[in-house]
Amino acid sequence: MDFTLPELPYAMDALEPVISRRTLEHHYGKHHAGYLTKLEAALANEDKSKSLEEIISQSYQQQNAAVFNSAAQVWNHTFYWHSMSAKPTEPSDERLKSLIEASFGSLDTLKEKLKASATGQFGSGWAWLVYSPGDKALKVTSTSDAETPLTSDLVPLLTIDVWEHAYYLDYQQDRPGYVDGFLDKLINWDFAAANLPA
Ligand code: MN3
Repeated sequence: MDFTLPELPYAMDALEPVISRRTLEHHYGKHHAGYLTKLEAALANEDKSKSLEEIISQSYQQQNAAVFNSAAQVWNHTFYWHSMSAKPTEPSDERLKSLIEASFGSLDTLKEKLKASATGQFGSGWAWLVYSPGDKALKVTSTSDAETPLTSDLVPLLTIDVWEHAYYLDYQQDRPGYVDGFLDKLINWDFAAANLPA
């Protein structure tokens, strides 16, 4: 894999006022970059030609927490940056729209479930909108710490980082305030639609 920090898909101040430049500079420049540095160190003596997804799945199976935590956090963060857009969209993809309708009844109900999942996740973690191939439906789920739906059969469509470092500088303990801003002003539905499996 390439150990270069993937570029952000927007400028550092593009998500203001929901997420400040200060938060983004810290979150991307320190936290995301830090996981990448740790991963490279943890893989010092291993084959570095594997993809990030292969590293995640292998370290998960081998219960190698040092590698898994860093690798999954690198992947989760890149996925999170793309889950947001400086120019927020509405769901326009017909398949995504009908899946939302069939799975939740409405977009508002989906957002309520995402909010409940994001605010209900105890401690650090992630809230996810996923596609479940088994029942061909969308689901909302959360994971703890570095855990990621990539280790299951669920297909991630978008994610909300609910580690305190994602919102503490802007919202302090008000995680629901951060989640409301994310849900109302930042979601990149085009990205979610593009992640739907064929
Ligand atoms: Mn984070």
